[in-house]
Amino acid sequence: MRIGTTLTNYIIQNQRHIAGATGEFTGLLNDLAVACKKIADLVNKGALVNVLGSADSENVQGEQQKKLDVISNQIMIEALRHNGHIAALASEEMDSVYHLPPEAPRGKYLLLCDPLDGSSNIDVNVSVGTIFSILKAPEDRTDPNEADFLLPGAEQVAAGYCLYGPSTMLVMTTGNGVCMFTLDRDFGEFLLTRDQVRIPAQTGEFAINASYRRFWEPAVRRYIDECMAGADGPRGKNFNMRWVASMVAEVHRILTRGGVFLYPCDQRLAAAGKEGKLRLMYEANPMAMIVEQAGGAASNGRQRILDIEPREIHQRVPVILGSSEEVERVVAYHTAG
Ligand code: P6P
Repeated sequence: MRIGTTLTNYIIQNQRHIAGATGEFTGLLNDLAVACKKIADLVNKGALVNVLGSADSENVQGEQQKKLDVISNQIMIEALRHNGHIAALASEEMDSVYHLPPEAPRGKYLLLCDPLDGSSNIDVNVSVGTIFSILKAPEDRTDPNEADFLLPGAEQVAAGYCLYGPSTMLVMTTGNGVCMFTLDRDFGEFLLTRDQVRIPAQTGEFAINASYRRFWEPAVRRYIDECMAGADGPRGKNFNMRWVASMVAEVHRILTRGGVFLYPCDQRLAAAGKEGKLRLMYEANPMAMIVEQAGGAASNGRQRILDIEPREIHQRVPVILGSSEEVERVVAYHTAG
């Protein structure tokens, strides 16, 4: 009777590819898998366990928090703080770095997360997800501070997400390709269902919130207008459009069949003093690592996402990611001015 490859088995088998990995890394991935299974359970039950609707609070971004945003954040903390695999935690839902209780053992990793991305979809039963990024903690500090987290995305040890959709899927990379695991609810294990995922270099599908067209920079307007012009336009082919308003779902679709995702900066965001909508440290960086590891590309329009030197933990960036030839075209339009 074949069981399949569990997430834990996969990590142990591939540990040699993970720089400086010991059992601690396997333990951290296991903690994350436990947190994601718990979040998946609550997302799946929804109204039955009274977790829908707003939490009547705002996050550091000044955005309305959903009950499940707050609960998912608490689950991440609970799953990680006692096991000695991390030294500190940063989350979209917390203003500052979460320091472990004094008695908790310290691990050698820093964890950053968006505990429930796309949560505006939760009340309308559309897919949402958890995004995580793993960095090495500084050797000499018991309680890392915000500055210790401010490493470029290229220094991530691992990155991943859990998509709460028709299937619950955990997708991750440790720098040696991208693998996908599907949750078997019958015995509570994530089982390997795809390995060495590759994104096609070309695509006929773009994802953008087209309602903001009037605010876009000329480069983005040119790119999207050419896609919309279809076979009679300069691209000489027809395009399809998708917008789920859940980055995890968009990235998963792109990993599965190609595509390009754009959340550019625009006049609306610039007027509010924001460089973009999406956050660099726990949305753009982990997704950029995953996309690049699958042969795609990820840029802010002018610079590789993974090369951006962070200034602060909740920093925002424009994001263009997916099929490499399309990302390269959008970047070329930005640099052409
Ligand atoms: P809009 C979800 O809030 C999110 O951060 C991403 O997951 C998603 O791609 C984007 O914002 C949706 O933004 O402006 O279309 O609601």
